Amino acid sequence: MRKRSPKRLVIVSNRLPISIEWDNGKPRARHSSGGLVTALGPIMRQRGGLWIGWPGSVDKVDLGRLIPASEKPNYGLRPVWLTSDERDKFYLGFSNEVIWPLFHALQTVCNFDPEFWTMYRRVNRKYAQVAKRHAGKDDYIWVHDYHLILVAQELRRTGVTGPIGFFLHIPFPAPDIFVKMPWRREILEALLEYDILGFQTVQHRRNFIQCLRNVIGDVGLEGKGHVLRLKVAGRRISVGYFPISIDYDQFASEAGAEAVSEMARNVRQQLPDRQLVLGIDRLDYTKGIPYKLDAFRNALLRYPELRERISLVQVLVPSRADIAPYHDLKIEIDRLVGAINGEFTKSGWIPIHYIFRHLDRVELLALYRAAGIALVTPLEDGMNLVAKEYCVSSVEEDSVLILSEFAGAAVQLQRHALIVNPYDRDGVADAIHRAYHMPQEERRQRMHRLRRSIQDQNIYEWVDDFLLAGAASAPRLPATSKPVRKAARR
Ligand code: GDG
Repeated sequence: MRKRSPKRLVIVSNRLPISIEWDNGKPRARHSSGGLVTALGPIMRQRGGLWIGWPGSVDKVDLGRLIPASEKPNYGLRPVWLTSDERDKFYLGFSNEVIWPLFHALQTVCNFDPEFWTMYRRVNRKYAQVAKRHAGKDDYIWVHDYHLILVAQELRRTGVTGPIGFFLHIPFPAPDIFVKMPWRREILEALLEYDILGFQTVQHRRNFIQCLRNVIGDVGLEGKGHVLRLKVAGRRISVGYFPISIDYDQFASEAGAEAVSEMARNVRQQLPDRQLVLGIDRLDYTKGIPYKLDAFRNALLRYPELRERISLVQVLVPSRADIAPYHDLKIEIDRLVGAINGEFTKSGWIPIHYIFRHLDRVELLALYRAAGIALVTPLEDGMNLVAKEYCVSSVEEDSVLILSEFAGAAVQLQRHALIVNPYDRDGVADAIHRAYHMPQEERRQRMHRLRRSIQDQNIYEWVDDFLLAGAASAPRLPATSKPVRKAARR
């Protein structure tokens, strides 16, 4: 009997892993950054397939020509082109002024403009049309994240019956928050058109099921463990939690490379005789940056011996500058950094080194290596890959992770990180103090265990786990896993 070829993976996400930037009227292709691309990039490089998304420009260009041959991915790229109106109302509007704040439990930031919803539906249809055009009957379509909740529903409308999976990278909120959404029923009904829904944590899945009960009606659940079968409104789908991860081997080896080690040494030489506390955050109100700055100031007040002994290196990556709350947040952060530096700076010591730009990969890894403490304190976060990357990059296993209890990553890392409530300025200050004084042996033990835990649940396990869970609907998808040498670990 002839074997059927394995299914091809088709990823549909808001952005492609390649972005177009305009420099003096000339387009340039660069790698996109962000958690989704960090996580899915290695998967696609390893198994091939097709990636559908927006390249970030409202002017069309020939992507194929723009990407240098040496940088061409070994998987296909299919752009979805958005107009400026679509970008404004779908991407900046509904995605980032409605779903993003609401799902991060910040409903007061939401702008529930009905025009945004109309455009969200229209643009989801557009993504679905591109997917329908380019995905074969036997392909497995895997839709990602909050921008594209309606894609399966749109595909079903055009007659697509094959399996479609969805993974939500951000939190799913509790019912009392979710019900503020004027289109709550439509959103839930659209999610039920997928065959499998993946969340980052068990809490996010619990919230989703509770929202179904409150808004749609009776929910039947079968099974136990991280994937359940759910029956609601005549639909049967799988719902699971799949904490996302990173490519451990790739991060560890890149972080240990000579160029990174040298840059890390330079950073330490330029800021000698002190411990560096690192913050790397996209400019976003969910990341809790003003609270972090306030807690850092509090640490300098509560523990004066830390003055001249620690410096915070706060990297702020520009993001969504066209949305008012982001613009206001940037002004607030600038002001706070200026005020703290003005208050404490002494000859030879600046408390906060502030970088407002996108770092290249070597710079990013060098900062991970150079900093003895990371301060990752989001107010709410689906997972937070910076926390995992920091640990894996700590090849000497001598650093300390301070992590918010409201990051999805805390579920996995809580035993060996210092867990804090980002709203508790005394608690965060105490954690900074404790990290600073933590003996080498305790640092080593904690970091060793953090790294092993991330190695055990790397990104290849994550994708296999998701695809296996959807196996009933996608029986011929091959596994991705790189061999994991569990026995070799201590
Ligand atoms: C969403 C969810 C979830 C950051 N600055 C630079 C840079 N980065 C890279 C980091 C990391 C990624 O961006 C950020 O990932 P996060 O996970 O922290 O956050 P989101 O982008 O908001 O991602 C999140 C994630 O999806 C995955 O499911 O964890 O909760 O919100 O990889 O390294 N990379 C470079 N320069 C920078 O300046 N090169």
